[in-house]
Amino acid sequence: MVKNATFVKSYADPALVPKDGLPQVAMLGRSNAGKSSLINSITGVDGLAKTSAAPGRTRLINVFNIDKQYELVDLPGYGYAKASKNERDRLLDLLSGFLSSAVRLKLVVVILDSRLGATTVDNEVIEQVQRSGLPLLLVANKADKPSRMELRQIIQSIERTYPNVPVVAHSTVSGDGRGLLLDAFTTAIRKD
Ligand SMILES: Nc1nc2c(ncn2[C@@H]2O[C@H](COP(=O)(O)OP(=O)(O)O)[C@@H](O)[C@H]2O)c(=O)[nH]1
Ligand SMILES: [Mg+2]
Repeated sequence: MVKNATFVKSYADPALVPKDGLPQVAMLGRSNAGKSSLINSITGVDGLAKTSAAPGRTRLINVFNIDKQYELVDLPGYGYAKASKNERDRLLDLLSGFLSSAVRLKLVVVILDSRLGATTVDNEVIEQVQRSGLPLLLVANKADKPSRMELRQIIQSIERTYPNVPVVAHSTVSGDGRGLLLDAFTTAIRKD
């Protein structure tokens, strides 16, 4: 259980995120995959991270403090179909800039839509994270959407593609996976 989650600050540029401070867990995912909802779900604070039914809204890096123990970093969603090529390039640069410069990062969480699994752009981002050498966790989000059978198949296919990466199913609707994710975060931030 999270006791106290607060908004810290927004940054337009990863270079402006301070180098010293608490350990960080970063959330990445396609626009609309449910990053912000997941932050609200696991912290138990409705409206902490702004959610939107319209994809492609968040352009900033939003940082949240969790029990004064660590920070959750909500990164802009990638793969937004209506974004111009320029915007998309800027975003991928921002993500790689963040991954290579965030010295406090202990875990990168890539949030997938469990109806789609890992899409082409997800795979590009996941490979980028793997090249960075940072610990990675995959979330099959919106787990309430597919049938149990479909969910199992999607998770198996993600696990086949990324055999050494943990996959956690999560739903904001049912709360499934919340505890597992929080445990994974607290374990990750304790590692040097
Ligand atoms: N059914 C269902 N809908 C979800 C879930 N998580 C997010 N959503 C919905 O997906 C949309 C996008 O969510 P949001 O958190 O803003 O996505 P973000 O762009 O990745 O931050 C919103 O309409 C949410 O209500 C989930 O676990 N189950
Ligand atoms: Mg968001």
